[in-house]
Amino acid sequence: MKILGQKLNRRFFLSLFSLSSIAALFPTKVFGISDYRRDKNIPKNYIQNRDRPGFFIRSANPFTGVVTDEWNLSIGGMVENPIELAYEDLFGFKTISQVSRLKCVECWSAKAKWEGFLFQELINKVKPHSKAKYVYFQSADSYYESYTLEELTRPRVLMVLRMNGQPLSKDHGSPLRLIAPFKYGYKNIKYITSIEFSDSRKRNYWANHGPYSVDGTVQPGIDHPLDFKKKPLTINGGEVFHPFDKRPS
Ligand SMILES: Nc1nc2c(c(=O)[nH]1)N[C@H]1C(S)=C(S)[C@@H](COP(=O)(O)O)O[C@H]1N2
Ligand SMILES: [Mo]
Repeated sequence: MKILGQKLNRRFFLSLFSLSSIAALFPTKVFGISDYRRDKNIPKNYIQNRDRPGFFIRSANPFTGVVTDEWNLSIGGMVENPIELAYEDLFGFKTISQVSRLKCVECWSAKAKWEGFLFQELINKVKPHSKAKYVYFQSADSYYESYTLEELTRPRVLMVLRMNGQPLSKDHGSPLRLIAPFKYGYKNIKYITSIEFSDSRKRNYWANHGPYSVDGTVQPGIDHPLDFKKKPLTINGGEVFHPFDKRPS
């Protein structure tokens, strides 16, 4: 999509919302997505791309977090035994912990100690059909992700309940998120509410809304990865050049 002579990408799109004067020129819907800044029901302290020392927070859409009493997780699709889990059920799994780094395509990364259970625990409960090769996650904030089943059984992939010794905060995906250190941050889905096994691959949020791939595997030395103008952008002197970055005048 071309707008103002430039190809629309996520960074440009997000910057529209941060420039209130420009955004005010647009109607309540921008590119088919409603402009949440005009929505009086959204509290001022909505969760949106907050930079905090230590670990940034990224949310594609404003979201105040899950109310745990109202939360549940449905796991189904091509499985023998579909289930629904309530918040308390999350604590029935054997937990393990790891320290791993989350790397966002927006050129920051941070590490944390994560505690949670293996995806294999869910596989054991629902028993996917042999044809179910893909897994589709949906979230309380209308975000979604797509993995191959094989990726989810790799070492250091964790269904996370705790971060740095505390229950996951509302910002970081309470009550349940996925951590897959070999995938870019956007694949590490927060606030999971639904897991669906299937024989066909679905797309993910940022493949539909930006230039990022469904696969999202971290590529050494490459930021703003994969398919932007079909060419990955390489890291040059610790930073990446990006056509939308402002240059000193
Ligand atoms: N449900 C949901 N999960 C999400 C996102 C989101 O907007 N919604 N943002 C993703 C992106 S782009 C990144 S970089 C990481 C950031 O995780 P953090 O907010 O805990 O730092 O969460 C990912 N998971
Ligand atoms: Mo991200």
